[in-house]
Amino acid sequence: MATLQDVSKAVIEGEVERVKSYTQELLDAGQDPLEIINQGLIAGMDVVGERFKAGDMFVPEVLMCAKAMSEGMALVRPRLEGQEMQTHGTLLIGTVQNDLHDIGKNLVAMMVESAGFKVINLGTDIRPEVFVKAVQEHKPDIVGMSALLTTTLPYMQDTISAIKEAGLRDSVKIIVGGAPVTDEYAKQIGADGYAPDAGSAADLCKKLVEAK
Ligand code: B12
Repeated sequence: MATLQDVSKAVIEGEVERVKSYTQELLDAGQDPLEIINQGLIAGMDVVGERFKAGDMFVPEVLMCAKAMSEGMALVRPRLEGQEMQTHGTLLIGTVQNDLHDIGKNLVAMMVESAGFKVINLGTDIRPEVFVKAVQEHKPDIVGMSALLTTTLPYMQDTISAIKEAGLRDSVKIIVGGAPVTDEYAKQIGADGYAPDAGSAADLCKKLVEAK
């Protein structure tokens, strides 16, 4: 009989088929779906986040783990039957205007989602006014911006200004990241936080909502 630890271990190893079969076995045996999510799937991704942050795991492996976790989630979700899944909050994330890079941003989205947040992923080439509209519509706790080009970095500042002008700055925390972004740059443009990788981004989101 599979255990919750088996599910976490299979997530950490990026074993999609094993995650699916253990999850199904536990569901069939009547295990609480929320326990499978929190003590199996999310617990596994927490370890993945730590290892990625420490440089002990690399992007392709993390993507497999995230896929394994999502496939497990897909099996559990229909069994939640109105049980409210507790989320830490909502992250709205996008790559800034004129920038099409999304591998890192999607990794951040997956990691933050795995940490128990609702994530709204706007995609790439997101203009400041589109961020503003999305904040008005979704009322997120955190807005995340990604940029990979030195030429698109200034759009982070423009987006923060647009959020301020719309009177929404006090309602959200703003985090930034991407290869050319630094902690110093984040402070300079008035963001609330910066993280160098997806695992740290998940920790940062938790820290920011706890402080809210
Ligand atoms: C893949 C890639 C592409 C792909 C993008 C595909 C895709 N779907 O993303 C394609 C081929 C489309 C592309 C196009 C271009 N690219 Co390109 N690309 C890259 C490359 C090789 C890898 C980027 C990547 O995915 N890294 C892996 C991810 C996991 O890392 P990451 O993005 O840094 O994300 C991590 C952290 O930064 C952080 N993070 C990321 N976002 C966020 C957000 C938040 C909120 C937080 C907290 C953290 C966070 O967490 C992530 C996970 O750990 C880099 C070179 C490199 N080695 O970095 C060049 C690179 C970024 N590209 C570059 C350039 C110049 C271009 C082009 C202009 C090329 C051209 N002449 O056409 C175009 C621009 C297109 C556009 N308008 O955006 C340059 C940028 C130089 C600069 N300093 O401006 C680079 C550095 C290559 C180089 N050495 O010259 N590119």
